[in-house]
Amino acid sequence: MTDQRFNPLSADKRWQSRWAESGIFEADDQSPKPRSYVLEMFPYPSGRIHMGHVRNYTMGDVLARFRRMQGFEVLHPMGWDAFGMPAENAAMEKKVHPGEWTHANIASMRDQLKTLGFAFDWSRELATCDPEYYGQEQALFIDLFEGGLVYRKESAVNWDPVDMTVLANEQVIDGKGWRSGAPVEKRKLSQWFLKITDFAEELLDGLKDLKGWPEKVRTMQENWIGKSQGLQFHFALAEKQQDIDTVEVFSTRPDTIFGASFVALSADHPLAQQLAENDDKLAAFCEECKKSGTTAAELETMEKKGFDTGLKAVHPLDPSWELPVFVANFVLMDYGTGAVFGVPAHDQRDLDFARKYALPVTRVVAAKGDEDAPIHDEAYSGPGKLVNSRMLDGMEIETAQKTVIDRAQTEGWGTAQTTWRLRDWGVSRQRYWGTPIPIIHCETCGAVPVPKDQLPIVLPEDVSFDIPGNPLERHPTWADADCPKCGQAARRETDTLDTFVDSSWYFLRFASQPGDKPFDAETVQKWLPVSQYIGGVEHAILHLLYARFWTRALASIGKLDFSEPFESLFTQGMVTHETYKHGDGSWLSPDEVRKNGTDWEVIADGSAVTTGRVEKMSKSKKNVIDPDPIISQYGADAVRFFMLSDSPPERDLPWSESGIEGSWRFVQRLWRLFTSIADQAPNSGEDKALKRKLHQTIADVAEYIEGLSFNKAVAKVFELVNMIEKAAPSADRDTAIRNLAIIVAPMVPHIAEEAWALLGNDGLIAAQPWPEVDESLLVEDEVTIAIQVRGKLRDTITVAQGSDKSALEELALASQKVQRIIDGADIKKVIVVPDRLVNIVI
Ligand code: ANZ
Ligand code: ZN
Repeated sequence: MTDQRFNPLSADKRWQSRWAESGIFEADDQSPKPRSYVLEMFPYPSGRIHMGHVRNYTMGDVLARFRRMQGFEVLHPMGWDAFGMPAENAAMEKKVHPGEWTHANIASMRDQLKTLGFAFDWSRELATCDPEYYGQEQALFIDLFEGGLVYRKESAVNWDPVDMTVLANEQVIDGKGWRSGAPVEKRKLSQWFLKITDFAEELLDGLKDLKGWPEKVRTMQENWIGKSQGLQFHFALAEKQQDIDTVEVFSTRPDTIFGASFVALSADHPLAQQLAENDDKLAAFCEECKKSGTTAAELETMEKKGFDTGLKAVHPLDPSWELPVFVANFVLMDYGTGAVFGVPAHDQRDLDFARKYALPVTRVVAAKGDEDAPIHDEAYSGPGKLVNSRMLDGMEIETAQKTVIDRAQTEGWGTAQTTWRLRDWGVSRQRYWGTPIPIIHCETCGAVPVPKDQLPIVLPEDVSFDIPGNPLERHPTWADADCPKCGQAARRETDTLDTFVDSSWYFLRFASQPGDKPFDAETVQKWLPVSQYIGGVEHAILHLLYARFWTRALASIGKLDFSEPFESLFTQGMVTHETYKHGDGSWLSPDEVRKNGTDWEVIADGSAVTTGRVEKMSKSKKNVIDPDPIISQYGADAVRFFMLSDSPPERDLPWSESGIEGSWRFVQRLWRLFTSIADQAPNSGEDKALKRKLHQTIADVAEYIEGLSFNKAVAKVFELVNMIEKAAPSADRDTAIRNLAIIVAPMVPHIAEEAWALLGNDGLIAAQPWPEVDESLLVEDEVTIAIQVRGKLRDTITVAQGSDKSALEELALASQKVQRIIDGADIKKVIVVPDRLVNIVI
């Protein structure tokens, strides 16, 4: 007699080893089958996996297993985004080498992932902190350097005073370092840059073709790249200031030129700086400006402040019109020209500013009927025609823009200009735990790339973390090097690469990892682009834009033959949990509290607990459920099933005890079905309805998995299981159960394998083809018939298609609702239209 309970404790391990031994998930580069590359964003090896990983990798795994069953050669790899600050922080706090810490974390997280039975090709596992990986990254960096896509520039950088490193603009969030949370300062440093701006136009255009990407991610990238078309022109200063006699501005709204009421300079603008030299008040104002934030959101919300320089700018279309020149805190130096002309009626920032400094507000664009409507506290940025604008009056905005631009170009005071928000990517980091930049600085030859045969430039092991700063810079010998060109003593670069470089090409290395080069282009071409990429929406800009850029950059220097790395992208929702707070304001973890009646209390001392919002699981709020004990308690399949079942995958999934228990019970229900036929002689007899349901389920589940609508696929499985449970023994019931094992195999692979073996099959269920659908069974052969009494709809009945007239008449008359209406009256006539309606005339 077969076990009445499915025991994941023994089954999970057993099947995981069988999969590993069989090598079934190792992708074959030579396979003649069609290919599918399923990739989830690789994790940072923080030490333990969290529920977000479990959800992310479960989704990818279901798709990967499903596509294999559909006949694809599937590449589904896993690796580690292993460089970065936390390892150095650990080194400082725990006195352990970053490498040791990282590798220990990788080992335990790999074990954890293995307990979930993911169908990864572990033979391709990589860690970005391994010299085999970062050495090839150094080679690619040199390729890009030689291709003219890398340059060095002294620039004002975002400096994180806590992590003591430079941050990319993308890593500054609300003026603070993305990791340390410390207010970011501006510093001048010589940095390596990648020319992502060379690709601005194609990165933008390429978005249009990414049909498999969420609209919101494409929009975020579009905004980040930020293409603006407009007019760059200058105002003459009424009085020349030393050698400066004009102020150059950039505007996307040259049509509003007659609504100008002031000119504003950034605090970093050369003219502002020059004036500040002789004006202490202005100098103090400029200092203050530099401290405030620079993000778009901050510029919107912060108080607009200005300093009237006393200078006057002459309007280019009217020499008698002079505008005051301010220095203003909302004008950025690194956008456009670092100066603007303000049009308060049509730009909110300008309006706030104008109100504060009592500057004129003149409407120059109006919707029909609004020509004389005054502007109050809201600037008008909508459509309309030009007013109060002399020769532009009556024109549409677009025509007016063209007119002003043409005139500026003819008269020589301005040119049409495209401005981008995107900046080149500063990749130098003053950190140890990253890819050493393979450059040697020579007094004579300048920056010289390390010859490729000397790669990898391996990080030194003997480093100390007892004081902040870059351990490579203070290492006694690391920087010593001979110039590869002239041989004289030179200095090795001590900066390492931004870790976002590491994740900008790992998907290529997964596809092909030769020892002597970064990848084999032909093999990469076979696998790429990634068919389905799955990860968090927090990477919508940074990682995804950089990866797109690297792919295009490598293509531009002939290393690759395609330009977009990810054909489809899916951004999954987060796993959330209620939060708990103690009276003293400290957060409590779910296992420190319990419900007592309707209130919550601390288990240890019974003191009161307030419950807070359901939020993304995070260490800081302690609302974290560790997957490990859950997996050991319920088994991998129940955990996987819960991750798929409760919420649409793009939405948040609130973790719940009852949810995981429900999944556990469902796994056991499956097991009862499998065992119900395992010990019996095959049944005979038909069950047409169940047969039809099976084939509908095969078709629906396939469609839903392919569309990543896992919760819908699960719902279909539920329906089938319910129907099988109610069905009487029959050959069709046996068949349904056998097929059920295959249908659920991508979701709950361990119990599926166990069932497959139990039902007397050889081989692995993971290697089975997805069941064929009998299309003829999908045809709906039931119809809904309207039942009318004297032409009025009173009821409907569902019957087999083609039911005969007398059967329909009988069913119609038996309807309770109809009986109530007839109420004993004489029936004069019954009109039956087969498959349509029955009308009873009384
Ligand atoms: C006049 C004007 C009138 C503007 C109007 C807007 C509305 P986007 O679309 O983001 O490119 N601007 C230009 N350079 C700036 C800088 N360095 N710092 C802050 N603001 C700057 O924005 C372009 C508009 O932002 C430009 O068009 C300019 O204001 C402002 F009804 O010029 B506009
Ligand atoms: Zn030299």
